[in-house]
Amino acid sequence: MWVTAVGLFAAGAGTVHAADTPLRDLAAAKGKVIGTAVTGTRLTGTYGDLAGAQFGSLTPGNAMKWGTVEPARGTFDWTEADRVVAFAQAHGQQVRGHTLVWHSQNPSWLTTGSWTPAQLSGLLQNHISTEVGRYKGRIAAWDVVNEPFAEDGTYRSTLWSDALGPGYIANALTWAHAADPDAELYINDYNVEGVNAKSNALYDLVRSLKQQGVPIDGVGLQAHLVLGQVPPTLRQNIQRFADLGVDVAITELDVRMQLPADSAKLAGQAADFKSVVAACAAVTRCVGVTVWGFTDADSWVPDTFPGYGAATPYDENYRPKPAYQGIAQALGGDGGTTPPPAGACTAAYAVTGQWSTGFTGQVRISCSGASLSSWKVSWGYGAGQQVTQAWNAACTQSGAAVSCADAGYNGSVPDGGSVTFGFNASWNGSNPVPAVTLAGTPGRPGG
Ligand code: 9MR
Repeated sequence: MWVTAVGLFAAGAGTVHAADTPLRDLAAAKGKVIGTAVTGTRLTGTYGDLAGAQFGSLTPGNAMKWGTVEPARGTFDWTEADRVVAFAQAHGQQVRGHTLVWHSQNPSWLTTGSWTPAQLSGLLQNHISTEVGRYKGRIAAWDVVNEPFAEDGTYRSTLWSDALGPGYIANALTWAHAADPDAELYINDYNVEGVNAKSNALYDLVRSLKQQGVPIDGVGLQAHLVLGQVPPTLRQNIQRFADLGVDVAITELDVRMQLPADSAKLAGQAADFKSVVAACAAVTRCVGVTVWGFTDADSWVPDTFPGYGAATPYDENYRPKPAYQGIAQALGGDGGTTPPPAGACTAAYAVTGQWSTGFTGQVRISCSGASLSSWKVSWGYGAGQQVTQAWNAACTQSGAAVSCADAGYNGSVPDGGSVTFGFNASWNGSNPVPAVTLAGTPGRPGG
């Protein structure tokens, strides 16, 4: 007997056809901008093609930070920043400048130097004038001040606030405005997406800056989110900032999940991306959404949160994930048709031998156009079957639920290859073939 049931590994199962409307056009039709953070050195090949075709705005992920542009005092390196700006101009895209005043990624000459408050203030003014001036007329919006608040809504203790007090924020905005009067000037922070102590503090600051006539044009809600945790008050929060008379942008959206990804998690992630984009689309003064990297091959998440990842709308092989469709749907598109997949891994369950009380089964995991670095196959038995022994996999059974993970030495399934494992089980009465589910970690491109 050789009967199979096929489980589809859903990561990367979506395909986008040439006829699908790019996200940037869907967004434009709604008066919004969809953007992505990019790494300037990668803007060629498929990465460049997608960044240019799908997005209407680029944010340099690191290239405009002080530590990058002035690694030694008075020595500047604009190479990557210039490249992002030139790419954006060539592709009719906006640029969000990121970021001028932050506590992180500053040059060591700055952070290890000992400065009087007046000297520090002078250095900051000079930095802002130099960088904003260099790109004058070419930057739509600047994240002037990044992450000024602590979680409890007090000012974060930083190089800037410790030496200069919170007044550095108004000064930075004023200096940036002087250097490029047409750029929209933002304060940007994380964990301020919902109504909470931190967003209340940001709200009070923006209201007070507006009252004082300080040039503040917008608020950036970063939105580094965890799967299933879109704050229910997101839209209300966007609206209250808009009601202060400033623009709002979602500036760094990603939705991380515990690895391995599976089809249920990816579907949940699609719903999360959709609800964030829809919340922005629903508020007139929400100008748009930027994702913090569009591909899982270029995301900060796995390095910072070990065991977490898959946080962006495209997989590591640049195939759109369900999250891509979630974004498209929130912008009024359909995100293209789903399977048949361009490349996928599948698991096939087979009964290879059977006797009066027991049987032998085999599961084959095959990949075509994709690869895996680890895998887990699960299924539910419908007729009381019980696994008694397994080889080439670590199997556990709890009630009807069976879960078999790779044995370590056989976690990797190459593109065009397959891996099998086997087991013995008992049966009684009938032995129907179950539906199997395959989960796994995608392998490296070409792996
Ligand atoms: O994406 C950036 C990553 O490559 C850097 O290693 C990291 C260093 O802190 O900064 C990342 O971007 C951050 C952004 O500038 C501000 N908000 C949080 C982002 C993720 O850390």
